[in-house]
Amino acid sequence: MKKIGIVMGSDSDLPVVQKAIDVLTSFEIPFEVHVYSAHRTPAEAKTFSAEAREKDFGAIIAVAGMAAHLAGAVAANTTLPVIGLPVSAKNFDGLDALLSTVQMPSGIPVATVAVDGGANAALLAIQILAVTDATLAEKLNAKRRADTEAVLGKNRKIEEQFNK
Ligand code: RP5
Repeated sequence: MKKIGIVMGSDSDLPVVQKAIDVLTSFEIPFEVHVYSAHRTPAEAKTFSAEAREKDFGAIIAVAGMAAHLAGAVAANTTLPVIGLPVSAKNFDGLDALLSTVQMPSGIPVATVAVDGGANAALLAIQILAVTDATLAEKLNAKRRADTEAVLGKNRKIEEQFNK
């Protein structure tokens, strides 16, 4: 199975990255995690991105806050799918990172998930791997069925509480 690469602009992004790690771990997906900054270590970010395909990665999750250029910088240097994960900082509630991540120029796409949406970033990466992996697709379906059951259980509780 191909690996998922996770790159974050700072170790301060780790709480959001942890949500993605938890999902990848629960699906037994191989992954690597790195701190590479588009601004502070641009050479390392470029090298990782340019070599990712030959190193057997299937998709890259790029995580950054504030002037969040990392996902775009990674995408500029690979044709692997890049998932942008904007992180909220103390100002602007992550809107700065969201716009910096999602507003890519034509030709270099970044598939952007919600601000701090670490779980969905991992699930989207798994869905990309599942395009050619029926077993993984079935695991995704099983999770969705479990999620549905959980929501239906919450609905039953709410209905019992309020619908007399
Ligand atoms: C971004 O700047 C990082 O991704 C992080 O979200 C933000 C702040 O970085 P630190 O100042 O905490 O290292 O590049």
